Amino acid sequence: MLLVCRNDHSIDLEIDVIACCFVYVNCSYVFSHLSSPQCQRCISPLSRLAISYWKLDATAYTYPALAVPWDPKDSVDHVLSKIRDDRGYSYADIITVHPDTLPEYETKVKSFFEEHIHDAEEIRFILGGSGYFDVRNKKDEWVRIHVKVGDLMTLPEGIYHRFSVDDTDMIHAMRLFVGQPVWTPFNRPSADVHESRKKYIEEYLEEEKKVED
Ligand code: KMT
Ligand code: NI
Repeated sequence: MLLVCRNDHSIDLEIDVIACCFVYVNCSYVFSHLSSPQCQRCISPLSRLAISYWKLDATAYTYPALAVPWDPKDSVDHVLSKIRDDRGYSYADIITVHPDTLPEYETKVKSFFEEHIHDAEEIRFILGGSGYFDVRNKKDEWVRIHVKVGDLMTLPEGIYHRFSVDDTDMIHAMRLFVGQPVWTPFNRPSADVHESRKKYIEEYLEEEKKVED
C-alpha cells in the first residue's frame, strides 16, 4: 500500500507501506520498518483516522472475477477467515472494476469518485490490480492511499472518501459487510449534517484535536 499525503494542488510525499509502522509529524512521515509479525495492523496516520489495515497473501488463493454475492464462509485463507469472524463479516461479493467486467462501468466509476460517506463501515480486500482510495484527514486535506494486491482496508462509517482506478485501469476486489449490504453513498456537502458524519467527527476528529492541543 502506498500512502500519499497531498493537498488539491500537489503531491507532497509518497511512502511505500507494506506491513510496517510509521508515525505522522506535521505532514512529513517518519518511517520505520518493523519485521515483527505482530505488526499486521499498522499504527499510522490511517489508524488515527479509524482506518484499519492488514496485508494478506491474496495471490496464494484463487477468486472469481465477479461473484455477487460471494459467501465469506467459503474463505480458505485462514487470515481472512479470522478477520471475517472477529469483525462479523457475513456478506461478501467480488467485483473487477474494468469496462469488460463491471456492469454499468461508467456510472459506477463516476459514483465511486464522488466524495461521499456511508452509514456503515466500507471494507475492501484487494485481490488484484490497484487503485486509489482518497480519504479526508482532520484538516480536510486529501490523503491518497494506493491500494494493491493483498491490502485489506476498512474505512469507518462517516469518513469522507472516494475511489478511482490508477494507470492499470483494473482492480479486483472483495467487498465485505456486516449483515445485509447497503452501499448507499451520501455525497458532500449534504452529508455534512448526516448522523454518521457527526458521529465520526465527535469520535475521531475531535479526539484528534484534543491529542494535538
Ligand atoms: C467503492 O465503494 O468505492 C468500491 O467498491 C470501489 C471498487 S472496490 C476497490
Ligand atoms: Ni464508499
